[in-house]
Amino acid sequence: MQIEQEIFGVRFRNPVLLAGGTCGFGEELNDVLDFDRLGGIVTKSVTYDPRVGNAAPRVVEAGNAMLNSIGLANPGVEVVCSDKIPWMNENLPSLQVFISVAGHLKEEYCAIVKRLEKTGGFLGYELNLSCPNDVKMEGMPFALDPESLKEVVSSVRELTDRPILVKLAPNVPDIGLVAQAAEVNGADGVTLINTIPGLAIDVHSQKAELGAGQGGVSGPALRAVGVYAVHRARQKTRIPLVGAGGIMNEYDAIQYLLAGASLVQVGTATFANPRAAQGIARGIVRFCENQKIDCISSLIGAYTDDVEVAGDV
Ligand code: RRO
Repeated sequence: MQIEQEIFGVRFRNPVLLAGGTCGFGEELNDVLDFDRLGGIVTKSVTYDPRVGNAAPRVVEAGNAMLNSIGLANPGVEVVCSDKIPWMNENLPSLQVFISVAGHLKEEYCAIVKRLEKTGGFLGYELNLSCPNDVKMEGMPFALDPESLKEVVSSVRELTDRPILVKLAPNVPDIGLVAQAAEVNGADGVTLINTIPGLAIDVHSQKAELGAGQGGVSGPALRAVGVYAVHRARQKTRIPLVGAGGIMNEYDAIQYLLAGASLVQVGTATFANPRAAQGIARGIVRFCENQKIDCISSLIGAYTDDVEVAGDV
């Protein structure tokens, strides 16, 4: 069974990556997870200056979902270049690494990418244009407005030849059009989806359960939203898609592949089981063998929307 793929000019051992913001830079998971069984990793989003993040609690359960408001806690680009990237190169040498980049302004994205270009030692970028928890962001996340997205993506495009993924938000009228805007402005791939804004209220204190108030909803409750987003983006774009949102097992991952994703990211599942991602990679192989599927590429985009719309005569 052929589970390897060549995408962005490099080999991915399998389609399973750890999602941005759920694995730091890999250090905390290295003792429990076998990184050699994954296709890649997306780091915690990196800002220009260090950020301490939002008030605790930063993560709570919310029914069939997780709600987070970490607030972009990260050590800043200098430390990422001096400590985190060298650590990943030494300890995770076989992994495809995307550095997630976030900021308040187009200029911050550019400054971070310029600094990272001087260091190198990773495959590409995931531009996080969709964080729902950035309290200092005066407007709205770039991914909610194709015009703002265009400015960031096209500016970063001029600074690097590395692959650029753009991570989108689900809470837009038509995510296909936002994905299209990413492609037209130079993205090499699109990651769908980030968390969706949510709120959990403690009925006794009548206060928000999260220290920051609202947060981002992830986990099983988000899966159908993500699978649809990939399907819709597939209709509107030709570049590789990366599916994320509520992938807890191999069947969830395969839904994303069928909808048109070439790669998938596992995030919330890692909080419940730090080895979830490697189990999902193994489960995809098992599924394909049982179904007599020789090559993963025959799954990708195999779902086609051929249902008739009720009421049309
Ligand atoms: O740090 C966060 O609170 C956070 C980020 Br950057 C993001 O992109 N998505 C999310 O749910 N939380």
